[in-house]
Amino acid sequence: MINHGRIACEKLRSKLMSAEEAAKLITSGSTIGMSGFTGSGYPKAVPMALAARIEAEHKAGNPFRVRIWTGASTGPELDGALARADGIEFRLPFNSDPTARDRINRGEMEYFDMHLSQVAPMAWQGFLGPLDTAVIEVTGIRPDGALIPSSSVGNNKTWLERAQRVILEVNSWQNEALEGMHDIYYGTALPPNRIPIPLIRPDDRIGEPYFRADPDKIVAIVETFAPDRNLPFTPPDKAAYDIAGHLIEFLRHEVAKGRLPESLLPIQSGVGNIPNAVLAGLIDSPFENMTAYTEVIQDGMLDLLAAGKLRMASATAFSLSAEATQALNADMARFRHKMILRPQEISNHPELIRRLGCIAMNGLIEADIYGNGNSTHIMGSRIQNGIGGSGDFARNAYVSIFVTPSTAKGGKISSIVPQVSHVDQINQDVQVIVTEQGLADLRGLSPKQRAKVIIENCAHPTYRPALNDYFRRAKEHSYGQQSPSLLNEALLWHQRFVETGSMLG
Ligand code: 0RQ
Repeated sequence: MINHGRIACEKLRSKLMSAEEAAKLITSGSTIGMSGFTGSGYPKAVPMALAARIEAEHKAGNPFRVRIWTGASTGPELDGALARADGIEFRLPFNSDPTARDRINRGEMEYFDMHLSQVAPMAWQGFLGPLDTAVIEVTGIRPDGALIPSSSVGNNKTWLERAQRVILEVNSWQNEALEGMHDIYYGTALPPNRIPIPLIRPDDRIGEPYFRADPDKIVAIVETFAPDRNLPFTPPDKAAYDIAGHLIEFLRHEVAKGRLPESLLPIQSGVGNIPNAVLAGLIDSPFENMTAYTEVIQDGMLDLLAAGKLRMASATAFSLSAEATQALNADMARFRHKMILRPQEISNHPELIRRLGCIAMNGLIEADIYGNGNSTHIMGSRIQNGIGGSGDFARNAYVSIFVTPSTAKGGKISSIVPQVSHVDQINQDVQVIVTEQGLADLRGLSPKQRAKVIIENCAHPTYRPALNDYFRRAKEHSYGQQSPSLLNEALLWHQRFVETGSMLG
């Protein structure tokens, strides 16, 4: 039920209106900076009202589309509703909504998939164009007009500062105990005025718990009571647990060798069932007092916090299953002192990731025998989600680990291929690859040395002979011997899949 007491600033109460009235303030062709990161803290009522308005305009024969910037993925009420209404002309920086994905892959929507740490700085640099309206979900408004952030921070600070006008959704479904959990840093600048970011431990607080907002820019406030809705959650399968087992064994080995401390280094973990299995595996590991410096807090991290294995987690958002979302919301007071949510330019900042020495664990669609990775494109041309924060972490981590099952689509696709069909994780950023078959530690290895380890340790046995055969013939016939390849054959496996539905032919 809506709690009208969440708006404690008397002056701003006069801006209260319905979502439909607020949506009328948005014009066709405008650029909107929305809150939201991996299904958390996105506005729910105004985007739905805007989608309804767009549908009505389209029915009346009037063109109406908008440009949407966010933190990362949002929820069905935002990307889903607007994509269904064919209301999105341009989208950045990350999407996992299936309807929006289909439109992008059909060429009906422009999509700029980019490193998440770079969104705010690029908006400040100005070449993304002007930002007309910010639509931001908050938990409440304080008497002095400061905004209490919601379950994600994302790019909200930047949207609030850059937008010409601001629409707020005050969502009283979000737990009031979120107040005080956030750390909003106001010290960023453009070159040549940048100064070092004063964060040297994951639990350092360097900012303020609230967003500042110019009250004159706030044109509408909409009250809501609506849960965060994440995409359905697939529980980890056997392959995910096998991958987790190899990875935890590797971490133990690194500790034994003295290359990692016993509490490890701050963990970053992507989203999905494999990272959740890894986090679940860490509960039974010998590591204590761990920390996380990451972009999302997922189910597995909450379990680690509850078990006392993880001392604290710094992120920019929650990315939880429906059950964990409800559970956390009901028990926020228990967790709030162990979590800090920051702007994504800080949670994913290359300077900080390198300084802290994060252990990065992210997903791949496919890797090639030389360790180049593809996290974004199916068969080289269809976007799956986007690079998200994986590149921010992979490039700057202390150790950069990538995980993928060795096959996809019931074995018809090998995730280890002669050459990736699209590269977004270059081999220099890919230090360890783990599949359910095993782990390849590529640190210090040349391309040919890498190929041997990747084929031997990571490829599925069904595809191993063909990979060895390709590698042998490449060494015989390649133009050069640094990364031997057969140019007319390197992508044949993908072509075969496109033509026959299987890489096996
Ligand atoms: O497609 O649903 O049509 O069957 O790709 O694959 O196995 O469900 O894997 O959910 O772990 O996602 C890399 C996409 C893995 C993810 C990626 C098909 C497969 C399925 C999804 P279907 P799974 P996951 C934190 C960090 C980049 C962003 C990131 C990702 C679909 O990890 O988006 O890490 N990473 N951000 O069938 C063809 C292959 C395939 C394949 C899988 N080799 N060839 N199709 N698929 N492998 C979060 C943020 O930054 C916000």
